[in-house]
Amino acid sequence: MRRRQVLTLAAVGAAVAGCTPEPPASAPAPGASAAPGGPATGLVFPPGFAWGASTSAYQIEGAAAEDGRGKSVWDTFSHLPGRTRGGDTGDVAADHYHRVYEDLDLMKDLGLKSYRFSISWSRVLPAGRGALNAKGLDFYHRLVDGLLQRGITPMATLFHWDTPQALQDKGGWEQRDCAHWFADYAQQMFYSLGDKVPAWLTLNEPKTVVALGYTTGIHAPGKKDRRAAYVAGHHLLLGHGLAVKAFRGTGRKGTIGAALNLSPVYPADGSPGAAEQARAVDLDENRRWLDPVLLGKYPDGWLAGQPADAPVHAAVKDGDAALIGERSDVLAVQYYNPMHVTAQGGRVTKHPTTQASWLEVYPDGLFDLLTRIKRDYGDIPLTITENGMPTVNDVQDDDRIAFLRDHFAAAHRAIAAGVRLQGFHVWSLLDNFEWAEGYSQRWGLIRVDPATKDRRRKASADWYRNVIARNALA
Ligand code: GCO
Repeated sequence: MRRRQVLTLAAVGAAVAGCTPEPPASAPAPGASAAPGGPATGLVFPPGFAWGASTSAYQIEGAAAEDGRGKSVWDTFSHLPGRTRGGDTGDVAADHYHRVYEDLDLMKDLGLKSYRFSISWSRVLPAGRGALNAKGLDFYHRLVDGLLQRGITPMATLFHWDTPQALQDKGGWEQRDCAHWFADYAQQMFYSLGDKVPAWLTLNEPKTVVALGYTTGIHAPGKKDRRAAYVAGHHLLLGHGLAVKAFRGTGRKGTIGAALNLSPVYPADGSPGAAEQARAVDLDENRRWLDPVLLGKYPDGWLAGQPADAPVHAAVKDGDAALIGERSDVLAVQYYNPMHVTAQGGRVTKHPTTQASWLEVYPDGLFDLLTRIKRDYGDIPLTITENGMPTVNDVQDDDRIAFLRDHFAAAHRAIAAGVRLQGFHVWSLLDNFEWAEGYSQRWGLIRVDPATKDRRRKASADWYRNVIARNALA
């Protein structure tokens, strides 16, 4: 099943029962635990492994109209009737803007080594470009300083889907200019925060923006136009390349790369037809993003495979591919689900799913994905910037613990197989605004009370703290 393809169809509170897959042979028995700081036995990770957690600005910050923040496409979209479950919006979200110090202390208590957050473009540049909003920027200074004081490495994403509405009004990512507006904003952030943020990510999941923001329209900006979607996709990639180039231009130290959601694609059966369809789906799901970013070219046949009159042909100018392929330091991998493709090009689900019905639980898929990237794209350092699951269980989220354990074990096997995996960021630190699903899906290690916004550590947070302290799975 394609990621979030069925978002709007998924039943609220769908059963999670049976979502725990068979643990791989090397995984520990359920319930195994160890005292923090005890000797590292079991699956030991490399020294300095960056255990982390991820969030994004619109999903947690709230304070949507405070301190001069401008609107983003998600403010507009979530306020349109019927676009999010229950009419939920990110107006308050997890109220992180006001509770930043409490959240920093929770991160410290978890023992996080790395925290991946995103900068709200319209908080720092209310009109998307022009003068910086000092109060908005101050928030990120407070956050980054607080992380550094607690020994946590900040990893900042520049674009997690919240295009400033003022730029959307000028055509947004369908305009080539948007790639340049993005790079200008990125450059301002490198100059403003780059002396203390060592790890930068350009785009989060451009594939999802194309698929859900521009093709099915179930995410902001709510377009249903595949032709426009592919143009926007190209401009997003161009924005990535221009931002990487701008980063080099500032002379800042540190690393930069894109965060791509990737899915290993398998034939659903042994037929030649299924194998052929799986290759086609892999081209669209994975290679269409990996090749430009890491090899500086669209995959052979991908552009040619678009209809002759598709506007993406005109959007791709000479020299763009090389710009997009501007050398990245790292690839940030987001893994949730595999895909199984039939000879007819359909999808079948072969493993248990979660409350998010698109999230088919298959930890071995992470191993296959990581080793495939190394095999096909070389030895670029990798970090996992998203993996996790929603559950209807409240603080006793044993299903999440089993899920994370199995995925950590798969990551460990990939490292043992020679993959340069440097970190693993769990999605998510906090329960938050899950886009079109509103607050109906709870992905956090930390519970956020829907009414009071009070925080409470879930069982998974306590379990994760042990893993981090031991740098090992028991
Ligand atoms: C994404 C985003 C996150 C989601 C998470 C769970 O990948 O969609 O980066 O914002 O909330 O993936 O769906």
